[in-house]
Amino acid sequence: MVILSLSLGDFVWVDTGTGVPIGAEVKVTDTGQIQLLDDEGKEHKLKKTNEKSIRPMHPTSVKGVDDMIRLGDLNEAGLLRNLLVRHKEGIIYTYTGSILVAVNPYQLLPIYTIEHVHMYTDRRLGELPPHVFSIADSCFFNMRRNRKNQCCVISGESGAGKTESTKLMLQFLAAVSGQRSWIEQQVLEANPILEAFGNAKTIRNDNSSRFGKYIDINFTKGGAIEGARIEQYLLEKSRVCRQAPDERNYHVFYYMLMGMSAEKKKILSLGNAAEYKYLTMGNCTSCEGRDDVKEYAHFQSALKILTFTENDLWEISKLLAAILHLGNVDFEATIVDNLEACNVHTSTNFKMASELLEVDPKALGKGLTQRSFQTAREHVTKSLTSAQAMDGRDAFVKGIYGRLFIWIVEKINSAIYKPPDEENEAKQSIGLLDIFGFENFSKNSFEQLCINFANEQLQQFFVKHVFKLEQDEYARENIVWKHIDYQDNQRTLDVLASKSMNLLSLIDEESNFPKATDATLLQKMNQYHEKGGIYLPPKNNYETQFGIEHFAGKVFYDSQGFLEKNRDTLSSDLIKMLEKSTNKLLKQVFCNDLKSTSGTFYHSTILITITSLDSLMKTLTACQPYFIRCIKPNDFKKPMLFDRELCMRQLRYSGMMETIRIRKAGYPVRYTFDEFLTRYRVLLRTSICDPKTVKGDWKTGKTKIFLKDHHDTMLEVERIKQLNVKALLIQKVLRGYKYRKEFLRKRSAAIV
Ligand code: AOV
Ligand code: MG
Repeated sequence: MVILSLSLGDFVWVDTGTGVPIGAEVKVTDTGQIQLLDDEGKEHKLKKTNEKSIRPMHPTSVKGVDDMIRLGDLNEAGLLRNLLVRHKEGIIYTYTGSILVAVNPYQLLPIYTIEHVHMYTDRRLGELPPHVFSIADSCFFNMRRNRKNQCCVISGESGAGKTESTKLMLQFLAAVSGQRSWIEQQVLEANPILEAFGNAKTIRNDNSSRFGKYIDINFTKGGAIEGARIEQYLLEKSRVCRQAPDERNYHVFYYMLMGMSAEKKKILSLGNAAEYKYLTMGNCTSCEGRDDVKEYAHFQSALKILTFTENDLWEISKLLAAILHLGNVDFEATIVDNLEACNVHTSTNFKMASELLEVDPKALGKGLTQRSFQTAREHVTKSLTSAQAMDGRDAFVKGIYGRLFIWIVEKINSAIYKPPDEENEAKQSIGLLDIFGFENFSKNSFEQLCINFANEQLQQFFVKHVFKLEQDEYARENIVWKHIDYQDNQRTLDVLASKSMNLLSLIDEESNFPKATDATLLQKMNQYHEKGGIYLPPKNNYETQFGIEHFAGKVFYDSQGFLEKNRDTLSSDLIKMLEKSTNKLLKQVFCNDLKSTSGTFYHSTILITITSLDSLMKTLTACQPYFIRCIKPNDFKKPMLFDRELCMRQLRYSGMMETIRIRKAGYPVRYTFDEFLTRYRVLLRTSICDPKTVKGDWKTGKTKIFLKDHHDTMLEVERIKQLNVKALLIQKVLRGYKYRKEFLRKRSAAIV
């Protein structure tokens, strides 16, 4: 049909039969034949039989558009090509209404300069090309205009660019909120500290966040940063003892070994990373493109800014060194009273560990190799096998590191957070949420389940906000509306955490039974969820893997170790030993445990996760949200490489297609009539209120007026213009008045 009218330079869609149709340009070969060159550089000959597979391309798809709701080809192919052609030109940001899509460029772009900050300051969304600064500016503007707290939820899979986007938002907010003050610098410099302790190289991302964070930035009424509070979620503690191939432990260990002075290292008896078991499990001690020496210097200066003293750093280093030495402690198997037991091999590592923890080496040895417990009648001590001793040692180390991390976050907060005082109760704030992205490795465990559960919750927040609440409100306000379907992940969340006998509660319950094992857990999960379709049971009785249909794809988890990881138990003997330690920091990080009288040191990871995510969702729900969807363009961390299939998958599961539909058809900006009138009264006599211009696609509901994003932009721009005109007018009148007064004064003086 179209073939005949094709001319050189035209663009078409080619359906290759595999996946989403691809864009192609009409070219002529050397021999004068017409052919198509597609977006990936592949040639397609034109045959009659091909005709059906070719469709004309809408002009908006040829060069791409800033806002995807303007796309003429509103389908997956159009969406994908829009990001692709922009990515080719180095344009990484695109809007879907007010939602920002950010494709990771994997290279430093010159678009984050102070000039860009100025350029994007106090400009409405859509006035300038899409940019993360524009989202930050909108948050700031709306916080002050609507007197409502804002939040920005940044999502995307591991390595997609969430943490970088968060840092850029923060950088912008610090810059626009006023003079570069001490508190702003402190808020910014909290990041390198958090990343040192909470980020690591994984195969997906060289700087992967292994914890979630919510930074709530508080502003004064005048819009200056007054302080901030950081909430942390669920640090992956297992990494301290174990790393998958090609992955590293937390950055801070390598920083310290590379950057600390030789004398200090000598006191701590530290060598190179290669000497420590805890640092070599992944067979990877360096990270290309990361200069651990330089990072250590930055880390140290950041600590100073956040009021950590030299001594604090020294005490922290002592604990980190103790962890490394503990990892190298060996246990020798023996037999005591016909039972398997073990002894600590008293190496330099062991001596250093007890010296740095400031505990009696004998007590440490006993704590690591024996376990005591209370039976109904007496206090019994049991010897551990060397395997059990190693597990206990690892649990101890994870306990130290996890608590140290929490202590560090608290200390940062004590420097940057100013609790509300009586006269200044209601603070204005902008919260930035940056969690660990959705993960699917070849081997997934309990940690991945928790991470993916958190991502499910965030997706549900997005779905609720963008699809559910929005369409409910149209119904409430009697707005004529054709329902838009969307992928709801609520069913997965039900199976994970809401239904009775949900998976997380089963894991938690089993953790409470001393006799339960990972196998009994699996049996129960099968029993209750085999048939639902969300939970995918193991293929046979020997398999330990089960699957879950997540919004972002199927993930298979190995149930081995689930109960132990959830229990996160610490030996009460080791805690008792800490009571006698003279190491102040160590005692401080364990202070809650030392105060505890229960005698069991069991913290259900699931319970902590659910409680903290619940409270996060409450916080988010109370804010006006912005969304940034980060997209990872390829799996090789490479610039200028756009893997269409990988990107399509991310666009699909994040619900981008439906988002564009609803944003195109919907009215995301709404005011009560009162609010609207108060704010835009100044426009009453302008051409904007001329019945001819007023047409356009906006709606009045029962109590509110409903607008498109671009209306909001236009109204705000006009309002500022009008206010400026008025201000000028007033100035003129005043000047005129002054002039007249002067004139009269002079005249009367002359007359006299
Ligand atoms: P993530 O936070 O989404 O992953 P990051 O923000 O750490 O991902 O980004 C991964 C890497 O991509 C960064 O270290 C940069 O090298 C690069 N990158 C991302 N955004 C930009 C940008 N705007 N400009 C330049 N480079 C960028 V994870 O935390 O693993 O889910 O748990
Ligand atoms: Mg991150």
